[in-house]
Amino acid sequence: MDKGEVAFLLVLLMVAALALSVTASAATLPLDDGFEAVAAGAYPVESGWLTLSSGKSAWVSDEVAYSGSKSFRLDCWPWSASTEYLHLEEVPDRFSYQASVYVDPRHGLVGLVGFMDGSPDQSVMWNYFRVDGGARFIAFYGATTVDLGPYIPGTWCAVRADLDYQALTADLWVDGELAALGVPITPKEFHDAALGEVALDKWGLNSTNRYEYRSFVFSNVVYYDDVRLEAVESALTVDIDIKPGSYPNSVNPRSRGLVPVAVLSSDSFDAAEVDIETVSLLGVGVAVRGRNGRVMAHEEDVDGDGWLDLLLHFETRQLDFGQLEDGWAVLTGATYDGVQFEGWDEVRLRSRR
Ligand SMILES: [Ca+2]
Ligand SMILES: [Ca+2]
Ligand SMILES: [Ca+2]
Repeated sequence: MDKGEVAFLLVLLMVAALALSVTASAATLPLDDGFEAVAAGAYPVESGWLTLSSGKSAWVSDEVAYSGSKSFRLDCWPWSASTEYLHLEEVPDRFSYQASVYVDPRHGLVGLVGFMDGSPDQSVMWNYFRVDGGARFIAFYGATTVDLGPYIPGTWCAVRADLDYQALTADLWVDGELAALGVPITPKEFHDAALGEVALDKWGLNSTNRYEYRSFVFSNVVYYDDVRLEAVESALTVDIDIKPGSYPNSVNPRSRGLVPVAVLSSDSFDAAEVDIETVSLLGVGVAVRGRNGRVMAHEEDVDGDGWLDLLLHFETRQLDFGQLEDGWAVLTGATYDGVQFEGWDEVRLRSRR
């Protein structure tokens, strides 16, 4: 081959590599880690994982697991960090991520979970959890830092953040328990004095070495499992009226009757679009009565505003009044188009006279 042919081949290879990287980076939501489907010792490339900076190991391991039999083992040694990530084509405004983290009690130090920028020599992260097996704590770093309690190395810890990039807040969960509400976060696109324009479209896992006396001194073995990224469906709020036309909405829990509830239409919501089978009030679906199994629902303009509303009836004795929140009941459901909605109204419980 002459130089021209070599150059041509190189261009072909580059085009092929580019095509490959585009395919590999197409991570779509919802996304599960895919670790269980990967052979121990292999890299989970099929489910979209990419390496930003590489240490000794980033492979699927069957040594420990949070669920199933496999997890993702990251060890930064002998480099500064092992950073594995998923490239998100679009980060939705309401976005939830979760991961379970296990810091190896013998060789582990710190595991990080969250957003990062694209430069391999940086371990800069945003809106991320730090699971620290050395100093033994869990914390979240958003626009502020929130301490989320102790962490013991050699144990699994499940972290989850529900991010709202419009409100710029996050709700945080540790081991399935709500740990912090409305924590301020960094926007998904911003300008940084040192890094320039930053877009938080890379989400991943990091295991970072400790730098002492001009050299990296630690292996840092951290296992990750049960990684899940998804868009958060935000429920539409609609107006409802329990016992239309009456207030307070007093209900006798022992009544053999029905409680009427109106789902009110407006210029932005048509109650006729409600899929009645999806509706639930205090744990109960719409009542069905009679030999023919008539669903107790019909359209009627209950508030006289010209919009036809949906009047639903529920069996009073089936309602779980233990689900009331400070005397408020929530009615949930979905439209035929799959739009989730909820509506709230008060209930006053009345004992039998
Ligand atoms: Ca697993
Ligand atoms: Ca009422
Ligand atoms: Ca109406």
